[in-house]
Amino acid sequence: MYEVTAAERDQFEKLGFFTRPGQFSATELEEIRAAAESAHQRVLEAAERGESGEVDQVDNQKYQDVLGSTIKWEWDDDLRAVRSMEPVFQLEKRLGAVIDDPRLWKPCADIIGCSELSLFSDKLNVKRPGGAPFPWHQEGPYWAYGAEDLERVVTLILYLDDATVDNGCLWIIPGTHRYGALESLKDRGTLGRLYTDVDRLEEKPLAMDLPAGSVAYFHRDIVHGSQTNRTDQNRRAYLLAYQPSGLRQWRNREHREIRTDSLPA
Ligand SMILES: O=C(O)CCC(=O)C(=O)O
Repeated sequence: MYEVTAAERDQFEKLGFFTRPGQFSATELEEIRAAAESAHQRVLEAAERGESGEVDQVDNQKYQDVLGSTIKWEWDDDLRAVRSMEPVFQLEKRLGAVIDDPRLWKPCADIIGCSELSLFSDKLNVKRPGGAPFPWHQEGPYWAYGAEDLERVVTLILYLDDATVDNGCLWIIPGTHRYGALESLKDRGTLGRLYTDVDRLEEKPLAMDLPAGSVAYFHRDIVHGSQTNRTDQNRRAYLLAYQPSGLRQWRNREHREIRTDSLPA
């Protein structure tokens, strides 16, 4: 069940991604969004009480460790909101169940060619109204600083809200995974080294504007990014990356095996 089809595999190889709309029901999405909001609230309260690490400022981005999660704050100080949290499943049981959901891990297992998996990363992107853009980048060069088997990491985005061009859906540049690590931006501070210089690319960007509950599976080297949320609604997404069994997570170096016995017969 949930196997990758020949057409999906072909598209993944040629273009670096494939999508599956409507994978999660409205009820499931309500539960997952509630878990995401609860994790967000716990993080805010812990930070308010000072139960957090030092703020690490890199260029205009602020990072802080709170409750075992690396928090990236929105860079606008008036918007006291979390932009992303990674890892986050340790804060909410329901998020752990999402990680073990075969609708998410099985297609990745097929692409990797490995039946037993472990978690590489889980990240909640909480894009509030006004939430900031994410410049063009590839995950591969960034993850290279910690992955134990980078070649066999497959990633996905699960939209928790409808994602549109206006609310800052993910954009990808199809086919760019074939180039491996591309040139990064020059003279753009420390983080510029993680952002891709797209000026010389001929491929055209494609908006991943999909309804809530849809999943886009993509290659670690595909160039992707997103724009500001220009609406008054949230655009939340859960990003997961899987790797073969027995390897450590990216951020905290801990093991989290995937419960592959959850696959229905
Ligand atoms: O969720 C987004 O807007 C961008 C996500 C992304 O590219 C990332 O977190 O690596």
